[in-house]
Amino acid sequence: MNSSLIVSVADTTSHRDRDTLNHAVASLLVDFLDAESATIYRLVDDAGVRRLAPRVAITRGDREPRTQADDDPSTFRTLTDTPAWDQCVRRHELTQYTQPGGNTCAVLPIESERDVIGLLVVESKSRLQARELELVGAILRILKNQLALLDYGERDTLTGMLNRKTFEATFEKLRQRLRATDAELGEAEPSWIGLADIDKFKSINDSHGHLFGDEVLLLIAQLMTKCFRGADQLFRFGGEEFVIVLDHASAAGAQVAFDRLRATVEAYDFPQIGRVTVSLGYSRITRDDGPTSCVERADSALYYAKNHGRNNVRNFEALVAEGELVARSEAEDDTELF
Ligand code: GH3
Ligand code: MG
Ligand code: MG
Repeated sequence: MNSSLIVSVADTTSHRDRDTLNHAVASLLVDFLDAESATIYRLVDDAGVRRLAPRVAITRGDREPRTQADDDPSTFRTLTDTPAWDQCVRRHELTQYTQPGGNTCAVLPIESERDVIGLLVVESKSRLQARELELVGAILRILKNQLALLDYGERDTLTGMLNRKTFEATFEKLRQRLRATDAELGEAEPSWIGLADIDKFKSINDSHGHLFGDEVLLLIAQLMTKCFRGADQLFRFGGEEFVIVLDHASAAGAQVAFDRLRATVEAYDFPQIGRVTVSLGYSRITRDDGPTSCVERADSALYYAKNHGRNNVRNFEALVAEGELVARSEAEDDTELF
């Protein structure tokens, strides 16, 4: 048994962050398979199209890890561009093929408890043999278990969406990015926070029971994933409330995106229940925002939407401009919510 391999494997389990975990796994594979490169992709659902977001690429001899930024997902290759990769995801199994240059490409699914969430692509001079494949399989199982542990703390168990606790950390990253980005671009394509709440959800529970209520929550979570782009972040905030963080959207674009969710839910035929609607309030995220103050602005727009017919999308800043709501002063803001 190769003891340095055991040491490297043990090291991968010390990471509490997806990027460093992915680095450790990709580097280990390049070393022990003597591969040309190892790349890890994350599968993202970009408004119904499955795309591959490159997370980490390690090339032999190049020890400098490269983590990819969360760029615009519409620029990522789609899964169906490469039929062998698509097959790997659909069948949850390894595919190996020879590339035009003569190198072999081994493509393996990275799985979560629920689904294939990414791909590992190993390029090497020759086909991986049974023993090597066994090693890669075992390392991917370790990766899967480590990712499940990270998920356990970050995700909601019913819907698989990010949870409220994760929102705060995510928000801090977003704020740093907003501060770092070019001021003009920020003006043209700001970020937005939306708060969606199911209308009259209590009556769904009361008339059909909690199990049906939970099914509605699950279906709405799935509709949300289809409605938004891969770079947008979706959280379940508790009960029947969801938070959406939209990245780089114009004011008109944000209204279209949020209203698309409203219309999609309205049009969906929920089994046994029929029609369900949501109301949504949203607000622009500013550079100096705190997580509490922007959620509160979205919440007052949501409250307004609830009081004006439900099945309704309202923007906080527009309501302030119309004199319907009053903006709070900065001094009142940001007593921490968590
Ligand atoms: P509104 O249109 O004003 O939002 O009305 P509503 O009935 O949706 O609002 P309210 O806040 O009065 O009720 C929310 C209900 O959501 C209360 C509770 O029964 C239900 N609920 C909260 N969490 C869960 C959950 O995890 N599963 C189920 N099935 N129901 C939940
Ligand atoms: Mg509610
Ligand atoms: Mg509600």
